[in-house]
Amino acid sequence: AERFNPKAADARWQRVWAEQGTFHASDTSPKPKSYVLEMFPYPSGRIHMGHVRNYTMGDVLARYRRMKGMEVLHPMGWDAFGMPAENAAMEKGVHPGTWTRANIATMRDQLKSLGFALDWSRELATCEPDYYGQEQALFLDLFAAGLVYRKESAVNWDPVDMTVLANEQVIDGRGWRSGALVEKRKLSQWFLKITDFAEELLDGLKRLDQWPEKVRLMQENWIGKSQGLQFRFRLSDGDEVEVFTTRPDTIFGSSFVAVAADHPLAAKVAETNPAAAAFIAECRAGGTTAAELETAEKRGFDTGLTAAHPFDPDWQLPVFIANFVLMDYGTGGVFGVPAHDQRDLDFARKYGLTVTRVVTDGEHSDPAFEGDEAYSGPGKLVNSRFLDGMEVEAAKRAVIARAEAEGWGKGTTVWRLRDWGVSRQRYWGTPIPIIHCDACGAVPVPKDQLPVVLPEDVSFDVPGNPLDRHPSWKHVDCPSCGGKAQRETDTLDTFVDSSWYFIRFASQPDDKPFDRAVADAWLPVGQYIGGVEHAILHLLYARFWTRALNRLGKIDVKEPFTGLFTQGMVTHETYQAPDGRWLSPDEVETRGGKLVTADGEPVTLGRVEKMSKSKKNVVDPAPILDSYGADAVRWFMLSDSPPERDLAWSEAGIEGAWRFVNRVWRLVQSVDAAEGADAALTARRHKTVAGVAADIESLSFNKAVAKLYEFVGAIEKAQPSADRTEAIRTLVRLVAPMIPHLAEEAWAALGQQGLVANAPWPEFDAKALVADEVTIAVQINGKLRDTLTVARGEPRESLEAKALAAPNVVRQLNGAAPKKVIVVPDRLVNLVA
Ligand code: ANZ
Ligand code: ZN
Repeated sequence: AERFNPKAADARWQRVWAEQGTFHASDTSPKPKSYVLEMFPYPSGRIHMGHVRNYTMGDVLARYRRMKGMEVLHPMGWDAFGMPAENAAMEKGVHPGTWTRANIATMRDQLKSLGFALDWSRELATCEPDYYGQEQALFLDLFAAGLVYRKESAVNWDPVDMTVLANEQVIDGRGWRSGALVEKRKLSQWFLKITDFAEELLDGLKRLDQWPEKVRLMQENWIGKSQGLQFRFRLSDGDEVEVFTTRPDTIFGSSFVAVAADHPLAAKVAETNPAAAAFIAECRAGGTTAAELETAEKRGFDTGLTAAHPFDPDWQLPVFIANFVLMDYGTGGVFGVPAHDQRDLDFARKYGLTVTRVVTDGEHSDPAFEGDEAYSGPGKLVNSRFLDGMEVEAAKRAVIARAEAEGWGKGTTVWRLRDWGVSRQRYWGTPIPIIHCDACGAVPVPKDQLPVVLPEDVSFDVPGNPLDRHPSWKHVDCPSCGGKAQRETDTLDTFVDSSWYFIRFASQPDDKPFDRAVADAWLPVGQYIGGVEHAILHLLYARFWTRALNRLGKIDVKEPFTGLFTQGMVTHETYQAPDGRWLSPDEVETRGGKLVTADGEPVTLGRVEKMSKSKKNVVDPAPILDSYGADAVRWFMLSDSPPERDLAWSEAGIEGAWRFVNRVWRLVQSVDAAEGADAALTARRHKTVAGVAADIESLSFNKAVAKLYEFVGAIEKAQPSADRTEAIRTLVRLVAPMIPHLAEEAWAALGQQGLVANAPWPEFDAKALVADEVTIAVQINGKLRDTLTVARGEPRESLEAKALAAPNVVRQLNGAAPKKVIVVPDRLVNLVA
């Protein structure tokens, strides 16, 4: 028999698929449409194991759905703008475009060598004008619809490099290159009004029932709808301070009022109080993101002012400037209720403020509150005048009603979601199609002048945005008055590029972003697969763009992705040398059962962790593909772990996959013209067809793999028969989505017509699924000699034949024919010798 040669097979079938356009998705096909999409890659240089796993999963589903008779759209492209290309330009002096396009070429070849069933005719790269020009057109549509605006907003400013830094370039508060302390600077920047969609983005989550619960929850928290009461406190100096609370019920438990360091009241106090000014400066240096504030020690500055309780003008509360109050949430002011809010309690204990219980925990109801753990659970109100005895929810309503009736407050909704700042002071991104004119203001570039193309002749020898210092690019005439004007030099956040690429994949005309009817025919994406790191921003932005385009009447769908799957990571063991240095897997070998370096130094085995450059535990797929071929790599990616969990890469694992591929190949080679039935194998075949289909549909690839291992094992044990041949033919179709090159090779070897990629998914007999297996005894002269596992109800002749072929029987009879054979179906076969 011939050995399976993956090198030859991979190349042969990849060429055939390309030549025949096998995976070309037809817009006009009468078949039911299915859109399978994996998050498109950033062209960072080479394909890594995470890509291989992600794209293999999508590929299995795409190939399976094709075999089930669907017209499948399974495209691929490149999320090609972004910082790393500019970093490469600064470090290696190569143009970002050159670097990016070279990476794309390498990675495209690598993806092709994995044999993915992709429609390459729809490939796109976001860094090319035919893509970003259409994005500019969409931006202008949003602009015209009032969904784009400009406002002052803080950026990270590196005072040494004199440049704006992306958040990722700020490391521990310092510029990544200069090491200088980063400052906040205000710049005029462009924003998209995603907050206009907050309510519907939140509401839409309810219907995304094929999304992981945790992703929906993360989006819900990010949007952050809070309902409560907003009202003003009157201060001792005649001023007022507005606060927002989600717990108006606790108002009689308040013991202080606090404002953010950036609050106007804080600034006013600081004018005459240097200590306050110093405290504010400290707060600013300490970082102001919600996450930073959450973990920082709660600190405050007593302004000396007091605030009158809204229900009792004689009750005066101290007013603090506090580091845990955010300026850009709610009103930037709060009242503190230490007994029922942990931050407030930490603060109160530190500054010796009153802590009054106002909600009973079921055990205590006296005002004095002990301990350092705030009670935020449900219960009845206590020590709260007219609220006493009410449950929390009723008390909230009662306070809001009183505030509104008396006119000092209002029930309101506050959102955590902020408008999306899309301006980046960088070169390698989509130019924002706006022209600034002194006379006319910000003027959109007329659509017939799109695309606004990035200039190629730029330099990266000095920090800052090369578009700003380009000698000619930004100097243009105003489209409105014809006077001298300047282009916007900010480019769009790359999240904009990935917010609509799935629409462009569906429809890619030259003269507009997409053709509505065609896009609507494909969308929404039925199954989207990607990393959980995109669970919030990318998915939220894509949902927003889709809804915005829907509101503008440009597309029918409102939600871009019906099904979402977030796959686990690929991990590997980590290794360390005695001096703590991380070692890569190929620097480590096993000698005498111990891990050592090539020089014999002992190696410590560390934890199994996500493959990363810093831990050096990265395994490059390329050489592995080279030695084992695409199918073994694909098979390994699907085996072992459930797809949502991490997969530990190991040498043993890939070798196991390689052995499996060869076992299938040997079965194919073993097919002969044998006749006869094998009811048990046939029953198992039906069961496997049904089971593997169900597993692929639920993306439980590892379970499908396990069933295929069992099926192969059963075929290997079976005697030659026509049913065995049929089982092998079926096996080839069942493994075709996973190990497609071997499957094509086998399909041809079995003399089947056409490509297995185009073959229909095998049918199964539902009746066979209930006909279970039974174990029957094989006796000689009444003595148990062997057992057989057969289909329940298997006919007498077949049982007799199998009993005679059973190894122990053959040995015992030693060539003699039995005098008599007694068969009791489903029970036993007794041979009288
Ligand atoms: C009184 C109170 C009593 C509060 C209590 C909570 C518990 P969410 O649910 O996240 O919306 N808050 C309001 N504005 C704030 C700001 N700018 N910075 C920091 N904290 C702020 O949180 C709303 C609660 O967070 C509000 O309700 C307010 O404290 C605080 F037992 O008011 B609460
Ligand atoms: Zn003008």
